[in-house]
Amino acid sequence: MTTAGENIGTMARQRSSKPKPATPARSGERLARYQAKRDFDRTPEPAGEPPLAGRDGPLRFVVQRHRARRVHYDLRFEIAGVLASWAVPNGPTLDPKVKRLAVHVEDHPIEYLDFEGVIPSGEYGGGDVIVWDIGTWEPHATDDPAAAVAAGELHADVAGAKLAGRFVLIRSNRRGGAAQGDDSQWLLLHKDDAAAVPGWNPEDYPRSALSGRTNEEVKADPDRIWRSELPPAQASVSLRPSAAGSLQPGTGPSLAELSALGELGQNGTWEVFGRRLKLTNLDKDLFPGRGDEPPVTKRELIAYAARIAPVTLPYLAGRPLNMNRFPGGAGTAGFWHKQLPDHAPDWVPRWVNPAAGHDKTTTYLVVDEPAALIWAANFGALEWHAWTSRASKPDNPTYALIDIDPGTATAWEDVLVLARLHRTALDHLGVRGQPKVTGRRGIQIWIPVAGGLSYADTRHWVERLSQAIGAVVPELVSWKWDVSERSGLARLDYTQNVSNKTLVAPYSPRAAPGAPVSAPITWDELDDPSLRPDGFTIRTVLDRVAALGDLFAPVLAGNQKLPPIT
Ligand SMILES: [Mn+2]
Repeated sequence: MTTAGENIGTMARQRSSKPKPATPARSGERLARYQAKRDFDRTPEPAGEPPLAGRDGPLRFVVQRHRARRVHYDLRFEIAGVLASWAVPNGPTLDPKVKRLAVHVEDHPIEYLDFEGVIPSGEYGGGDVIVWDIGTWEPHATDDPAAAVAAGELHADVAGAKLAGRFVLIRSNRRGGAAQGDDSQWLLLHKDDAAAVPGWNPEDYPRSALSGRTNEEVKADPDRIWRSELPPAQASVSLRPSAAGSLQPGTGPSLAELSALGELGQNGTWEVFGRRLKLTNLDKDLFPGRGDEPPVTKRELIAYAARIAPVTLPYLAGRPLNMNRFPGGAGTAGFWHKQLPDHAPDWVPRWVNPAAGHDKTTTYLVVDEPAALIWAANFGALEWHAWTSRASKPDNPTYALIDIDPGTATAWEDVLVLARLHRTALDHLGVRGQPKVTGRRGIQIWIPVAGGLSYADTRHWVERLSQAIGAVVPELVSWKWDVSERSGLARLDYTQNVSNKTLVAPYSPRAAPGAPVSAPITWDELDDPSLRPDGFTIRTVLDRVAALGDLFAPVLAGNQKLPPIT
């Protein structure tokens, strides 16, 4: 039910031994265990928003029905700016004769209060969540509910859509601060008051108080996913492309910050996203212009990295990043740079690969915060290639990747034919995937997969799919891997589904004139005669994202099993 169980006893003891007044200022401290899952110390901006500190109005509560390893109900009360939380395996009941086990779990950020959607498999709490009940509450017999929790007994008068009346939470083992043992075990009961209903069973009311949907319906078509590795203010990611879905005000650099970047000289220090970044050679031309357009300077690349970072962070966070560096600009030969250099500032997030052999890359950049992407751009990384797996599970890809790699004799129209065949095949299989243009000449399709698959699993699945499609248009596809033997034909490159092989990340620039971008597209755009594989650039794609939202977001919802291909 919770992976935090091992820490619960410690935290509760600390609370009971040192009760403090409930002040919103402590909210950051109280979230420590939740945040420890992604090390927020290195991410300044979420702490910058003390959640609803000093907020007026009644306190809120929520009960989320959460299907993770096991179904349970998460009962959460807003206390001192965070959500004090208990997992109730059998759910709350209005029946005053029933006592329910409630496991005290870590505080959750206030932003989680109305979250309904999917937590990707393989992440903490992976599964689906509905807002089963939501409303307001008042502590009874105390004006310091945090102290009441610390002391092991909380009386709460709730007013929700389903729940009402007085609930009592009481710690089973109230031996106090010095006691040993598991004090995460609490009991939940309802007073025999006017709201009490004998025989009341929460499972008789399975629909969301917000959307009217069941867990199963939300899982089948989620609106949002929760990315616990992102700052709380960004963690609830919409899967519905919309103008309001991305580039939300407040998540990117401010106009003042962008104009400060514009006013720096050739070298300077830029303060953005809570970091001080030393930037160099800002007026250097990094990409030749296209046609009549002026070249793209490093300053322009840095500004793009800052503005796109909140959009692309969900695809980079938690993953080692292989940098394709072109310090001399896109017109020069680039090279792969994987090892995070010693001169990288201490705050730059990183991952030490425990499986690295000697002479191999040991320490990788992990773009867990927007400033890290700016650091990489300043380091000359024109192309961003995040791993298909997360650093936490490097052998388990989260996507199956289809790479339609055109040969020298492959026309763009042929690439489109192959992409449309994949669209048909995936539709037939009932598999979700999202296409994007590469920013060069090709198209890729990314398919989110459930946790636990190996690279061999995804590689074999994509190989079968590719061979079935290649058999339809044998005149377009070569199965020779050596470019010289391909007669200029396209390749359906399933071999990219291997550890430490990467495809370019969504929204990454490409080292080519005009700074084209690997831009997500809709499936319908495959039929748009104006679509070009390198048609979107760092000068145009931000307007597209502002208008259409992040079209790639559906790949962020995992939980997808790959059906057998026969
Ligand atoms: Mn839960």
